[in-house]
Amino acid sequence: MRRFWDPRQLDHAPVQELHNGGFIAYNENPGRARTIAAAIGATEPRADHGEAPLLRVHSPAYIAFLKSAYADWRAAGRPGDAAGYTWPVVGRRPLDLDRIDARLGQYSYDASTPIAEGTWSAAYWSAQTALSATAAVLGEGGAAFALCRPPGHHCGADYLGGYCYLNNAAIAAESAIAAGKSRVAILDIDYHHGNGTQDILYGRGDVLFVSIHADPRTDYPFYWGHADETGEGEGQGANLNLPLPRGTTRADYDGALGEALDRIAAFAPELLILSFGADTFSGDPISFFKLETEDYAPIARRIAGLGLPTAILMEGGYAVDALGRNVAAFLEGFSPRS
Ligand code: SP5
Ligand code: ZN
Repeated sequence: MRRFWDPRQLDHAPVQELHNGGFIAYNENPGRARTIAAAIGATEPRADHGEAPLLRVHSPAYIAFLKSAYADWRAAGRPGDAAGYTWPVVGRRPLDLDRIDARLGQYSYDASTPIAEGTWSAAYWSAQTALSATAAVLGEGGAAFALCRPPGHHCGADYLGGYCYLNNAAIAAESAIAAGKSRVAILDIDYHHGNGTQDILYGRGDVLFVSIHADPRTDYPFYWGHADETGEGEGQGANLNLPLPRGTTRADYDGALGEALDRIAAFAPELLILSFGADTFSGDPISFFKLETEDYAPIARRIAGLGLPTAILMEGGYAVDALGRNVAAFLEGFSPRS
């Protein structure tokens, strides 16, 4: 399996995040990518597909905000990383305010996703990594892995959140549609619901979104991910949420996975994009499923059994000591090296 990665993704290093009312060390740290790269062996550099694929998903105003936010923050005389503290709750009035605090609120939905000096560059190369893996499987079939960092599935067309700035899965899906594919499926198996991906594609019938995640009645991102969210307009029926309770083990997970795979097979996509988070692991510090390292290979084998060209994009996973092993086990299960 080809494995794509760009070291500029390490340049994104926020210091802290707001968590349970206090500040803790940032969970989505560069060490995550280092440990994965070390565990999976050689990786190849991504190609630069430019900004056009990003702009198929994100608004120009949001992209401009992401590029300038850190400089604007510094220009306002602030130390540390840029983070919002006030939000226009309902309707998100389309004001084009100059004040950096107002812009941070307008273009985000949580307070645990700061913008640091290297954030734009890292997010840009994370998206390029996803695009490279997608181009590889569109050209050659089989599976490819994109070691994306920062992750992508929580951010929307014009908002960041959940450690995410550019929605790599949606960008990959739109690039495949632009390349002439008529049906793409996204399977999201991160512990958290992929609210940004769902939101971006909610009205689309040509991109199926299926997600297995912690029940949003108990877990972040709370306001999305419920089972009754099934899509709208042409996208009605092209969104499937399979929420599971805290404490879910492999035995419980398997039923939901079967339902997800049946729906994807019935849709008959030409490409599968897999948003893979390893925060379903029992040892994850912010998550509450009970999957073990030895569960990842059999889960991967079942997904590989769909027989689809598959771009595997890295999302979450915060038990850094075990993260490399868990990702390596998943990739080996998906596509064994002879
Ligand atoms: C990509 C990804 O996995 N993003 C996750 C973002 C989660 N951010 C907020 C998590 C809040 C967790 N609260 C846990 C309480 C533990 N006592
Ligand atoms: Zn997650």
